[in-house]
Amino acid sequence: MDSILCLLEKFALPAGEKTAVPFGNGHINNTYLITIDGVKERYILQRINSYVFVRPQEVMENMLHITEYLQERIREEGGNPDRETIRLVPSVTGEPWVKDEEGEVWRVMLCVPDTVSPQHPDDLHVLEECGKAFGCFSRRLNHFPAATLHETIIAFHDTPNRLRQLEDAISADPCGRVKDVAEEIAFARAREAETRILVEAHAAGKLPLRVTHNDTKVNNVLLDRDTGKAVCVIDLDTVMPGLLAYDFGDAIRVGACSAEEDERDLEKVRLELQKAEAFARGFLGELKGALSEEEVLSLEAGARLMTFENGMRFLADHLNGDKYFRIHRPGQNLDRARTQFALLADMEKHQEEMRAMLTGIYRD
Ligand code: GN1
Ligand code: MG
Repeated sequence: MDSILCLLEKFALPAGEKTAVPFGNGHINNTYLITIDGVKERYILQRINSYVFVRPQEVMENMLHITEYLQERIREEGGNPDRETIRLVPSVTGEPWVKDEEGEVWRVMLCVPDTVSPQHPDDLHVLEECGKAFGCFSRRLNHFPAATLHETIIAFHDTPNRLRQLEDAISADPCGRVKDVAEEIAFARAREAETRILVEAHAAGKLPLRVTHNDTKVNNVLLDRDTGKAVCVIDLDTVMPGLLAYDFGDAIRVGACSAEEDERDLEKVRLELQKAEAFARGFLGELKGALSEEEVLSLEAGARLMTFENGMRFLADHLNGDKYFRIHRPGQNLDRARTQFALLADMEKHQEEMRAMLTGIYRD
């Protein structure tokens, strides 16, 4: 802990005794909540995972760019720019990050006061607010100069590429685990054609490239503690040009699933259409008039593909020896993969209902 306290001295934080405690449940970065004696504000300290983000400084440049742009938009809309987007605390030398002795990049952000992040919400109002938060994020970034953003993880939501990476892990089989996952491998291979739906629709000019968040778990939304209203979207590490279906889809994968991401009892894993509908109402409400019918319908494919993609990524990481996603028990990445595949199988049964629901809401 000492070294963390030394590190904090390098940020332009108020004076006072500081306390750092591990915080949140992300799978990638290391996160701490920082409190300072006699100071009302609380802070988040994060080490960017350099195995996942090979050029962490590019992550930070994107983040600066996006948050500054969002602050302008929020001001124009009469909102509160200190509350509706993340704010970075610079280093004492004015940099947006600090490097430790090992060259790892750390950053500090202000906590947005009086907010909560929903973990696994059952309340449909909460899901609708999460939908609003991500829809609003997308709307505000509609005219952002996308070409100025770094691609922080190359081919992040390129689903065919995710299948290739799974095939690479199967061929290498460094931990000898392939023999135990024949069923899961067959499940993924049977859906090879599906992996191409969105990339091909985009290549054919049917789906526009937008600036997307790309990691839209509902716990990446902050809601006002008192009113329950959406306040802001966090975790901007993967904001890059992408398809709207990625953002809608990943949120449905988490927010409209009846079970946790690593649930072992697959009987419990279902798509909850009512939750998907609540999220969609919030999301599409922010994007009225901005989408073609094709793009609205692509959101359904997005839910399936993001679920499929995460399943393949968890399975590949299980085969590779759990190098990418942090695990808290042996086999957790395999459990996560199985949950994703079970959810995908259920989503496949509800495709028509989802599509009808989406077009209905958009037309309303
Ligand atoms: C990772 O660490 P976290 O929870 O923000 C991952 C996402 C996955 C998610 C699965 C940069 O996000 O892509 O969907 O785990 N982030 C990265 O829960 O790979
Ligand atoms: Mg994330």
